[in-house]
Amino acid sequence: MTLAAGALMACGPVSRTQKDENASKRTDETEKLLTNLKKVSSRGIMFGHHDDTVYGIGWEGDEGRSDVKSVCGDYPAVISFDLGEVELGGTANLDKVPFDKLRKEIVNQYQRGGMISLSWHARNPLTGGDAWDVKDTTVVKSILPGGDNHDKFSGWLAKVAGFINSLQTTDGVKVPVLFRPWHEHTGSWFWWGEKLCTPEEYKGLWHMTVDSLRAHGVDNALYAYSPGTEPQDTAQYLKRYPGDKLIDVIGFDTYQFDRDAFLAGLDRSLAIVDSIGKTHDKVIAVTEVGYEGIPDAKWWTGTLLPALEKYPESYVLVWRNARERVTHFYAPYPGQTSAEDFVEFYKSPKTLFAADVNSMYKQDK
Ligand code: BMA
Repeated sequence: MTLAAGALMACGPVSRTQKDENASKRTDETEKLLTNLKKVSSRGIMFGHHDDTVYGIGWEGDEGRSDVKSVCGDYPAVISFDLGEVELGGTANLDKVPFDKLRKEIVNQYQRGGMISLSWHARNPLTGGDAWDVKDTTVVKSILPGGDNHDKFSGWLAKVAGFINSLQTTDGVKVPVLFRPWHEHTGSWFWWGEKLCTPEEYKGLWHMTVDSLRAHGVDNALYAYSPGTEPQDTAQYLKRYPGDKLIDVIGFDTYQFDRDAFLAGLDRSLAIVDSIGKTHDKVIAVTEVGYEGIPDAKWWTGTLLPALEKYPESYVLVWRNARERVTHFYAPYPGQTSAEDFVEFYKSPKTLFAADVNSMYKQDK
C-alpha cells in the first residue's frame, strides 16, 4: 500500500509538470484542438481531403467550392495543405497554389469548425532538387547542427515558422494547425527517408524542426508523426519516433494498389498505432489514404469504412484531386464512379464532416 501510494505520488507531479510544460508552449486554441482530437474518436472518424477548397476536377480557385461538398453537401472535417517551396520565399507552393490563398482557406476551415493539417514537401537543401531527389544520402546530416547546410536550412525553418505564425483570423486569433513534416520516412523516396539517414539523424531533424519553430514563436501547432506501412510491429514503428514530448498525433500513410495487400497493411498499421496510442496517450489517425482514380464504385463503404471501424482513429485523409493531372484524384466529384457510395459513407453515423464537428464542439462548450 505504502509503496503503491508513494509510486503514484511520485508519478503525479512529474506528469503534471510535463503537461504544463507542453501546454505553456501552445495557445489555448491549440490546446483545445488537442482536447477535441482526443474526444472525437469516441464519436466517429473525421473525413479529410488534401487541397479540398483550392482546386478540384475541372476548376480552380472558385470561392467556396469543394469537390467533396459538391458530392455530399458538406466540407471535409479536416483539410490539409502543403507548404512545399515556402522555404524558397516565392508566392506559391509546389503545386502552384498561392500562399495567400492557402492562408485564406485555412482561416475559412477554422471558422467552419474544421481542422487543418499541413505537410511540407521541402526541397532538397543539398542538391537543390525537389523532396523526391534521393541521389545524395548525406542531406539530413548536412543540415543538422555543425553541417554545411545548417544555416541555410535554419533559414528555411524560419520561413515555415513565418507562415504558421501568419495564420490568423481578422480578430488576431492564431489558427491552430497539425504540422506533419518528414512523413513516409520508412520508405526511401524522400531525402529524409529510411536509407538516407540514421534513426538518430532523423530524430535530430525532428528536434531541430520543433525547437526552431518554437524559438520563432510558433505556439499554434501540434505535431504528427506519420511513417508508411513498412513497420511490422510497434518496435519498428517507434524506431525513428522522436518522442512523446514532440509528437501529439501518430498515424501512417497508405494507398491501395492491390486490395488484399492494402487491407492487410491498413489493419496491421492501425493495430500498431492503436496499441502505441494507448500506452503513450497519443491521438491516432490515418494521415493519408486513398485509391487513385477510385475505380471501385463501392470503395468507401465496401473497403475503407469497414477497415476503419475496428479502431478509434480521429481522422482519415485522402490526397488531392489534381486539376492538372486528370487521373490523379482521391475524392469523388459529381458524376465520378464512386460518388453515390461516397454519399452513403458521408451518411454513416461513424463519419464526421465539418458541420458534424462544428456542432459537436458547440455542444461541448
Ligand atoms: C504527391 C503528388 C504530387 C504533388 C505532391 C505534393 O503525392 O500529388 O503531384 O506535387 O504530392 O502535394
